[in-house]
Amino acid sequence: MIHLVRILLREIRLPLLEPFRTSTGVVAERRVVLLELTDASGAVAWSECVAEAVPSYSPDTVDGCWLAIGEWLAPRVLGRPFAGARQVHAALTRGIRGHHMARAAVEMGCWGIESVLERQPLAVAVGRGSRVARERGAPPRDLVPTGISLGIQPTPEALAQRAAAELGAGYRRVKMKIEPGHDVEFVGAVREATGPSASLTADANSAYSLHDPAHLRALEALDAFALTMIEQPLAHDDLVRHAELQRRIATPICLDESITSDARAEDMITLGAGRVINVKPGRVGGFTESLAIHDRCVPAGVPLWCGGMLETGIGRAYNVALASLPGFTEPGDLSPSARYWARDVVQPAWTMEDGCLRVPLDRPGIGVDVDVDFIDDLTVRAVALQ
Ligand code: OSB
Ligand code: MG
Repeated sequence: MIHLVRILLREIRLPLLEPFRTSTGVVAERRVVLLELTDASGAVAWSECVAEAVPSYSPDTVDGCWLAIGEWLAPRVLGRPFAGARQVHAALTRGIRGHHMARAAVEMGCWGIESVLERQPLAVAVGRGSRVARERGAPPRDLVPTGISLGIQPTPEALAQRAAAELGAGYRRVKMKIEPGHDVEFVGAVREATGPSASLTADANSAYSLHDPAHLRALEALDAFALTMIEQPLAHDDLVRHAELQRRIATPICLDESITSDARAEDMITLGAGRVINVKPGRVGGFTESLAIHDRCVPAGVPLWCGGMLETGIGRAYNVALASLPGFTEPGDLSPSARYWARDVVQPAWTMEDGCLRVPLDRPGIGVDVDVDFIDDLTVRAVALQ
């Protein structure tokens, strides 16, 4: 039974160690909304809202989520008992369109609370929520393979050098951001520097259009480099043209921005608009929806991996738990804390072991301690909802 009595909402600011450049812009500092949820039993769990400051990747934003959580979402869960975290999804969805990242922050926090109440690691609670994992008797994996997502670099040589260094450091896969003009030459240089067996992917964040012949030529030319997949080449809401593109290129298309729900995952499979899905629980509205996608894609033979939103160590704990499910077979954008921050907001910081993050299966809840004193220092605003 979950019965929330308070949600403390905060915004913190945390500078990235290096600015992250994609086809949609540059992020140098993360504004992050954090939630501290308290249950009537006294149990506490932290969760993270992954929305960014500007609506360039998703329509959700830090300020929009702040409003949505305070005005519409928190009032639906506070002071009201739920049989379990799974029941929270319906309460947050009925009569509310969009606001996936705000919903996800509240909903995932309820999974965090449930795992504390049941004295189970979050990964175990999530695994129990998956029909596929239950039927297979599959326990959570204890190590999740990690890949690095590299922002657009000034030159092909700089990118190639960086990619080779990261593979040397143990990463299981390198993803590079691309955009028209920073694509064929850049990917070619990376393949040349890293050899034929390196697992390489490219993420366009919707920068290409089939209406531009030069764009189509570039996408077709990328086939020469044997990428494991190409992520979201076309518009965020365009499954039809992704299906057309997938018929023209050999490289598997992975959808990110387009998959905002289990229904869109079903559409992708029906249309042949992609062959792989990057699941970000924030983008789809939380764990219940992520589990529905998982339980659809495993029987359909669609590989999954967990995407990232430059999370702090709190959001990473939830991503690591999700990535421990059996359908998450590809390395995720789950880098260790030191790839992003001089100091993370959790202890211990997330570290990489042999190209993997270890799933904290030895303790209940999210598996890391939240550094509340440090978070207090970083807080720029806070409000207690009750
Ligand atoms: O498209 O996957 C993306 C970060 C912010 C917004 C969109 C994306 C990303 C990443 C970051 O690629 C991956 C990470 O968190 O390491
Ligand atoms: Mg992406």
